[in-house]
Amino acid sequence: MSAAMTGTSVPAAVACRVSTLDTDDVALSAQAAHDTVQLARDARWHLDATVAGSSPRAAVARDGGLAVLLVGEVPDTGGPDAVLHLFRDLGPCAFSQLSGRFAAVVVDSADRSVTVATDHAGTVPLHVVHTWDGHIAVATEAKALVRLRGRGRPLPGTQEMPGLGGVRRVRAGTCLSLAGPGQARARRTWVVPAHRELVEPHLAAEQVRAVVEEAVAWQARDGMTTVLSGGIDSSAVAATVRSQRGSVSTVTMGTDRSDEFGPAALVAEHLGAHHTEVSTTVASVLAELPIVVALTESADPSVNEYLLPLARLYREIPAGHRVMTGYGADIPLGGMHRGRADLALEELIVEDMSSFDGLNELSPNLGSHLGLWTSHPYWDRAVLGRLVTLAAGLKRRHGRDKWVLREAFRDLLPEQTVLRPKLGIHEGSGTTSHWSEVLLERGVSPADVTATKARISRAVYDRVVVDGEAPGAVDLDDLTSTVVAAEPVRA
Ligand code: IOT
Ligand code: MG
Repeated sequence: MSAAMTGTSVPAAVACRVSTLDTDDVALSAQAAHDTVQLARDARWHLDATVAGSSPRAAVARDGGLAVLLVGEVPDTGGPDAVLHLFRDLGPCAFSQLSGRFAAVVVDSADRSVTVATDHAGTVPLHVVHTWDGHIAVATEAKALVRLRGRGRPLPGTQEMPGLGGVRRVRAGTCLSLAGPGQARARRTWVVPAHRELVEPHLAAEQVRAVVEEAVAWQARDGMTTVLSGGIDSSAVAATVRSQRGSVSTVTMGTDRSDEFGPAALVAEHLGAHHTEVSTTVASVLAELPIVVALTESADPSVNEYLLPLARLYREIPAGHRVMTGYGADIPLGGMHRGRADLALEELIVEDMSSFDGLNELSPNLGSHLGLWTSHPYWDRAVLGRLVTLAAGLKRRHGRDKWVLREAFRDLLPEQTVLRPKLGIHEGSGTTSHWSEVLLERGVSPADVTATKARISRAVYDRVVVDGEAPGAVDLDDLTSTVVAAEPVRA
């Protein structure tokens, strides 16, 4: 039976730590046993990789002195061999040609160089420490490098992790080559396009449909679940899966405070989906905060509100499954900016596209600690490129947001779904309002709620990432009390 048929088709490596140093504090959040794989070794030099994932096989390819460790997947082969072949031909420039959802480490024993690379959007976060004496350590999770804090030198193409001096996150769309002490060269492999094209509207919709279909086709497998809100983004994904594979499994989550069961059921019925509704309490959604911050290693309070319900929902999906989301469509299409019709949509999109890097909202860690592999077709390289470069007039059109996407999928969905106004997951699950209420009940003034959420997120980050504390050890009530008590008193 093939892996796909058993449903266990998640990529072999879903987290890694690679090091020339002998340390045993691996601390990767991904589920299952850690495997140690030798990437290179001689009398003076070694690179061992510790790989975690739901498959015991690490995704490593070798050829002569070249070794590639791939965390994630690339289209067609899905494996590291394609990366190795391309790297052998093109060197680090290979990464400009590769699309996919991955972080990669390439070791060349011949010249003792290490090349690390992120995908176009950095959807699999990657961190590096290059010590002053020439040691190299790389990890998908910054917390696995905490012991090296203070020992890393500045590196091009990277950004220092807050609170973790010397531990540097590789930027999105970047390939960084490290050799001996002092030798580091960064190359950009993807940049956010700045130009816009005014395509004839129906042709634009056709093009959007075609790129989304292609992305779903390479990412979809049997044993896959689409997380469905009944909004246009996830409904278009579910409809594409259904039309390509003949069936689709969908799941929708609601809380005691709010749900989108009706709109999701409408789509599920239309598509003949195997549909599940998950009901939970909004308190259990907020309780995910320590684990969400530990997994994304980002303290952005808005992104936390989007990811809390997803993290809670992922707990209900069987390990080994792939999860496909509609996450991210709002960023290149400006879908989050409903109430800001006075501002130029184009400006808002430029702002969002210049600030996603490091938010880690697409990180696979959110699912991989449960043995899941997540994919987000709207942030596939070709889809993102097409969506970003369409003129804003194709995005907000005839008084409708995300017009071009709605138009692209209107024949596959109920009219009500095509016309449904945007409702964010943080709103549809009641997460934002519940968290706000918790703070208001503790005496936080309405004007301070957003800033207090930011301080709480940062305090959680300091404990579970910087101090390496287990997320389960964080008592969110206590932490909230401490943060609220420390707030400046207002007249
Ligand atoms: P939203 O677009 O509502 O949700 C993201 C995805 O989560 C959906 O496409 C769907 O796959 C899943 N989902 C949402 N609600 C449910 C539900 N009730 N049950 C099951 N699955 C659900 C925030 C947002 O509005 O989420 N994300 C935005 C923008 C992020 C902003 N980031 C940034 N500027 N860098 C987005 O583009 O998705
Ligand atoms: Mg959406």
